[in-house]
Amino acid sequence: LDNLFKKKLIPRMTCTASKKLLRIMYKKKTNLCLAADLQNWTEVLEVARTLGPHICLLRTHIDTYNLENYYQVVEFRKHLKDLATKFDFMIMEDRKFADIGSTVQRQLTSKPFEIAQWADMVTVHGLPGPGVLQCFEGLENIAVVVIAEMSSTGNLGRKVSDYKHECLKITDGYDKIVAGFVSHSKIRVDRKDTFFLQFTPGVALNDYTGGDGLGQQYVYVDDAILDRGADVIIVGRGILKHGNENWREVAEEFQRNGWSALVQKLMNKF
Ligand code: UP6
Repeated sequence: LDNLFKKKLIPRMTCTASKKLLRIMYKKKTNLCLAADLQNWTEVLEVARTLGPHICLLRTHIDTYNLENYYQVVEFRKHLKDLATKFDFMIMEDRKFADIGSTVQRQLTSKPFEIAQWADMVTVHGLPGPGVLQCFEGLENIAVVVIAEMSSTGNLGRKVSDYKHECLKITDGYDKIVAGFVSHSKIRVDRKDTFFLQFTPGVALNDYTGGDGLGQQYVYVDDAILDRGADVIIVGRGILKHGNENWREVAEEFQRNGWSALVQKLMNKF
């Protein structure tokens, strides 16, 4: 395993953020990304503190945390960064940018959120084309994850033939900026030797049945990794629907299942 990570995978990553993420995953033996979808920013800090040791990545939706003013935003992001350093996880803001490059550039840097100042990665839709990637070129320390295929039922990307493939294609020339893709099924990038990470949301434990009534579709951890190609599983309600006294126990189960499936997948593949 040491050989696989250190000699085969990590050196093949062109993007600094994905290299760092893979190192963290290997060191902490986790491919769990927490979707920290809680109502208040203080709860988000609480879950980060509780689950920090078990996750490689924490995914934020900063515009949903009832932050009341710029000073709270600054305070929140400072605490979150401190926790990320303490527990060694990265932060992905799931902003799903989907506009022309010049607007995205302003959305990344404007107050109150100033996303480019604290997020290690952000998500973008491929829909606008390469401009949505180009606008990251001047920015340092922030990588992009392109949403190639959503998990929600009836999403239009799945209806347009080749949408997913086209999302992979627009990243050509942006290997340093692109850490990987959000996808609910396997991605194959036919390009050089670069290894991109696949992030898969809509993941649940085996006790789960049914969606969320608003279009979300879930698959089990093994399916997500072994059949659908996930490297990193993104889990929100699978953990957070439980009371905070149970967060850790459930997260540990996702961590154990996720890591053993990932090791199995990578060993077969490389
Ligand atoms: N997400 C999806 N599907 C996508 C892209 N992103 O569910 O195709 C995000 C959601 C949520 C998280 O915005 O934050 O992943 C999934 O949360 P859940 O585990 O609670 O369903």
